[in-house]
Amino acid sequence: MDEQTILTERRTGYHMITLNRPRRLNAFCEPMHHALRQAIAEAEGDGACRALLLTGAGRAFCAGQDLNERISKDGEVNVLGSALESHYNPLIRKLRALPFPVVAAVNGIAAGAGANLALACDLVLAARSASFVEAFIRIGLVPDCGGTWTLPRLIGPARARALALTGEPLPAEKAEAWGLIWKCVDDEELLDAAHRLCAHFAVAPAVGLALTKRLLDESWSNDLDAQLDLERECQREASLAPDYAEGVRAFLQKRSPVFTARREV
Ligand code: T3D
Repeated sequence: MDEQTILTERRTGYHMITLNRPRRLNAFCEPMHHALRQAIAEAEGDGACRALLLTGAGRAFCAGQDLNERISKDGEVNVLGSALESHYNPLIRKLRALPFPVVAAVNGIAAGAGANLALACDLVLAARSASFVEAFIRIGLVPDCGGTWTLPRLIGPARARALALTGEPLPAEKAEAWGLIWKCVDDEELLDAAHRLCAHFAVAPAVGLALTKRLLDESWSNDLDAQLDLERECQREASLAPDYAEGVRAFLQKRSPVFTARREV
């Protein structure tokens, strides 16, 4: 029987994707890339989906590329680059561009592309026992999946360099203290916390969420002047969505808002 490399679940207002190769610590193989792409496309194509939850099965989140795929029968290793072009880079670009929050629930070790996949998500929750390993240098590679972009921006150049150049594991608690991730929680609370977060986004203003993501992403390449202009444009767009009127009315009527605007698919 074919391995089910990805498990998907539709919850009210959000989708959940579980990387499912626990015996290989959810390392990426070719079929998993295809299944993940398909699952993300389904979430994006579902107008009712307002958040995506990404986690791993078993004791790891993801150990990066399955290295068994990188060695031929006669023991030769392949020249790399094409999988970045065809799989990893489109995956990271897609996750960053999704118009709703992506929540990573890092249930265990996240190594190599697995670590940087988690760090490309909008919010990262990690189990206390989890750790992040820029494992690339241990096998003579360089960080990919945007790690050389994400790490220095999140934790500064000194810490980014140390992680990338040594490949030392960073425990989840320290990752939280350094600002690499949003929150570290007790292992048994991780999934509940992640579901609560996604359920919160499921009833949040969809247009506001999408525009906020866009603003924060574009701020990296804008100067203050350009960013102020972009904020003006996005605020205008947000105010045109019915959720803004509902938010103001609910505030003035001292009740909870009911946001209904669906995002365009
Ligand atoms: O095209 C391209 O390839 C470019 C893209 C590159 C992206 C990358 O991600 S490169 C980096 C690849 N990942 C790694 O180098 C990490 C390799 N794994 C490890 O260093 C360790 O497994 C961990 C530090 C993640 C965890 O260590 P530990 O001691 O908790 O577990 P373990 O015993 O090493 O692993 C458990 C099993 O999973 C084991 O299999 P076995 O012996 O029980 O049959 C191990 O071989 C397997 N496994 C773990 N990681 C991978 C893997 N099998 C294939 N590929 C893996 N990446």
